[in-house]
Amino acid sequence: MKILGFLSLLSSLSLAARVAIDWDIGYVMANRDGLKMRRCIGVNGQVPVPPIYLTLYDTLVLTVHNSLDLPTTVHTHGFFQNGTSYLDGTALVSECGIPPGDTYTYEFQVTQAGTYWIHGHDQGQNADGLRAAFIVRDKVKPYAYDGDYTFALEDWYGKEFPQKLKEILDPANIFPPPPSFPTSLINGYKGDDTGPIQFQPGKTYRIRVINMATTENYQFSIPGHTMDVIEADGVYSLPHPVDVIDMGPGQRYSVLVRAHNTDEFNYRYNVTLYAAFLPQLEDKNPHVYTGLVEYRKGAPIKEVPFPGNYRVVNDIELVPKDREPLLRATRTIELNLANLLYTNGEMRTSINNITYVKPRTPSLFSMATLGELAKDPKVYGPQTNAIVLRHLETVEISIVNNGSLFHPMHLHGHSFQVVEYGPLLGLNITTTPVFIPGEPPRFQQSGPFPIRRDTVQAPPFGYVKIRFVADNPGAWLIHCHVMDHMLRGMQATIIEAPEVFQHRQRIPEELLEQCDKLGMPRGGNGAGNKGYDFSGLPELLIIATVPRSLLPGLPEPTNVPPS
Ligand SMILES: *[C@@H]1O[C@H](CO)[C@@H](O)[C@H](O)[C@H]1NC(C)=O
Ligand SMILES: *[C@@H]1O[C@H](CO)[C@@H](O)[C@H](O)[C@H]1NC(C)=O
Ligand SMILES: *[C@@H]1O[C@H](CO)[C@@H](O)[C@H](O)[C@H]1NC(C)=O
Ligand SMILES: *[C@@H]1O[C@H](CO)[C@@H](O)[C@H](O)[C@H]1NC(C)=O
Ligand SMILES: *[C@@H]1O[C@H](CO)[C@@H](O)[C@H](O)[C@H]1NC(C)=O
Ligand SMILES: [Cu+2]
Repeated sequence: MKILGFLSLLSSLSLAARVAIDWDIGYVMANRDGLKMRRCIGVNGQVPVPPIYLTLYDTLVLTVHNSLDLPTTVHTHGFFQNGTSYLDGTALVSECGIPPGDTYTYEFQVTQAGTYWIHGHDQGQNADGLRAAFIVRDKVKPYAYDGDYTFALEDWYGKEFPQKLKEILDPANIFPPPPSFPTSLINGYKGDDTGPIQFQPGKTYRIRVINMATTENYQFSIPGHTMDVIEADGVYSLPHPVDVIDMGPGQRYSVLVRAHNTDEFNYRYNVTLYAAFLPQLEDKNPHVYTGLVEYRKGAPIKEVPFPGNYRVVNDIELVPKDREPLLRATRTIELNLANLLYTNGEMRTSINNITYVKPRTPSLFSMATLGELAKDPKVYGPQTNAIVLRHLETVEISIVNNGSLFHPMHLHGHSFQVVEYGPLLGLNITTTPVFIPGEPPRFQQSGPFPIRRDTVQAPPFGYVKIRFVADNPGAWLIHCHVMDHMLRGMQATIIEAPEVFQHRQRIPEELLEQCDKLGMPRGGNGAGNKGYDFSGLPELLIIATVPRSLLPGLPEPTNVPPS
């Protein structure tokens, strides 16, 4: 086994390619949903951003030029950046950001095969179009298949994201804001315009589905066909039959689908865009987009009624192909997700009663420059929500969600085992969201071989427990992937093994220069100062202890989940 692995690594290294890609990130005017011409963010003057296809062990040389009027970064979602944590592309965590007019080259070898995506990780720029599929093909396929299709799914709104966020935060507006129903883009184009996929009788297809949405969930199905899940977020699973894939923002799956043995009929695939927290409304929520599964041009379409008791993927039932056993945790950490009202009338989000606000120094740069002090979570700043992990400890994070919304929580730098879901004790769920697959959260534990993934849905009025080994020194965000939840503060920073990081990794000078150009500190504590002097950081927000209606001039919020 060992020798085989070694040999194949050698041979693949010799075949590995250097793949150079140039991205000039800039504003583009486009009508993407057929409803409205608006400003988007694209690359090389185009939307959609073209997907990236690599083969395992290739080296990506991604040169990014920033033609926006704001800093930008790109994050390769799901890649561990093991040993290169400064290439994670997360603004004010792993870099200051590429200044307007500047260029930076992200260069690294891809050592993980599977289905990923790449997106802007500063100021919600992904929501305005800076997002694309990122597929890494295997050297040797884990399962046999004859063809490979990708569905990269995006929700699209008429308004630019910064404007939307401003309106949500504006205390003069009611909270939550009135529902806005997006349209769906499929592989970058209007969902209704989606073309057919071709099936040949008797063949097997791998279909990759990526939820790149800012807010909404997606389901995917091919009525009349069974799908076997073989991948969750870059981790191969044993084949697991389902009828419907269901994904929160940030999540991915691959399924194998066996074509029928004749080309007598064509079928349809079914992409369903929905939000559990919005009212159900004909053609808006859920909104079903269909396209053709074409066995033969012109063959009649077989409309297969959807089975009443269809099986929706449930990640805790999946078993990883490598059968990595359930980890034993040596430390447990609770992350409590909630809304918080501030005395300035802003309705923010929080983890453990802290609303994340970006520090002035990227947390990784604090980690690199503070020596022994880097082990103290306080130095990263009062609203960075830092949690320091010791090298190689096995942590269990219990993500507690005492609200009515799903929160798809993404951890950078790792995949983690999904070990338990459950309802919050003492809560009788009466506010069941209107349209969710399966049941309200119930107690479920993984088997002895839990699936690993990098984005997990914390269920409403419930919790999810995840486990991983702290074997990747760096500074990694854990955050909700619903863009407005994230940017209103549902983020925390995992500071992993600072002393090991300090010994093994050196931040490239070019990244430090980004900070100089932006007038930001290249080191020191979260404010760029020594010790515990945080002068220069934005003023702390003060948590309001009275209802919003009692704050001067503010309307009563409606339907706010308990915090
Ligand atoms: C599409 O799939 C959804 C589940 O995701 C199901 O409710 C709906 O009936 C399906 N529609 C069609 C036309 O098959
Ligand atoms: C949250 O923090 C505020 C101070 O900012 C404190 O007054 C309050 O008790 C805290 N709440 C919880 C649940 O810890
Ligand atoms: C939960 O609440 C519902 C509605 O108020 C009630 O019918 C039900 O009996 C309660 N269940 C439990 C276990 O308390
Ligand atoms: C990072 O690399 C080290 C050393 O090769 C390895 O032991 C560890 O498991 C890796 N961690 C991740 C998350 O890739
Ligand atoms: C959830 O919120 C409710 C209502 O505010 C509170 O009574 C309950 O203790 C909370 N549960 C947990 C586990 O935080
Ligand atoms: Cu969320």
